[in-house]
Amino acid sequence: MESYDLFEPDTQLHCLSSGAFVLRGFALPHLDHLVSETYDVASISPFRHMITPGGFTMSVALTNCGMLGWTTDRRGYRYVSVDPVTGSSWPAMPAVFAKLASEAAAKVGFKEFQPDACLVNRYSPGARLTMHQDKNERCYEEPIVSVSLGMTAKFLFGGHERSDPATKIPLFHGDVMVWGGVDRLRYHGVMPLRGAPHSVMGNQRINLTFRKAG
Ligand code: MD6
Ligand code: FE
Repeated sequence: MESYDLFEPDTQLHCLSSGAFVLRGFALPHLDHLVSETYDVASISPFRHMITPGGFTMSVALTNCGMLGWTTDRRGYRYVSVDPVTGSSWPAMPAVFAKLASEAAAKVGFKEFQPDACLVNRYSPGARLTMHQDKNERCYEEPIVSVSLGMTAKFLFGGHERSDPATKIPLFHGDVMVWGGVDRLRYHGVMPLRGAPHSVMGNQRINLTFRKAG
């Protein structure tokens, strides 16, 4: 089995808070593989603009892989094992995804993270994610691991109240965020995507977020 070099020279670890970390460039050695697997996932379960319980169409396009996938419609937010668009199971989580997520989590102290869900978010220019908490997962003991691909995002890292001030963090192609513990339920969001197209991914940003949902 291959293993990752924990001291990958391109990786820098930034601690945002005691449970939240940015691992700059952690995914860089695996980018080609991550990108091609992402497109394979989307060829099985296509990106779609979901409807929030309040009736708004999300500007971010979403799909999932793994045993469970996050979905929203007028009935609410939840995890489901069958893709409502295709009527089939979500595509399996590619091994390179699960391994990267688990290695990133371990690097900052979350041992044996085994995600069962991976949300795949696609941002086109102008798409954004309003401030939210990730709280549809069954258990908050496990962290969330997030991988950024493509155009640079401005990520908003807030507090435990929606009105708390947020720190703006740029997330680049190949960056990985890990957050859990005391920071697991912090509000966060993504500012409207803008700026130059990415040399490899073009006019989009794709974000993979790994969770233990069930
Ligand atoms: C995104 N990410 O970066 C959206 N949630 O496109 C998230 O909503 C997120 O990056 C929890 C933990 C890390 C994240
Ligand atoms: Fe989130």
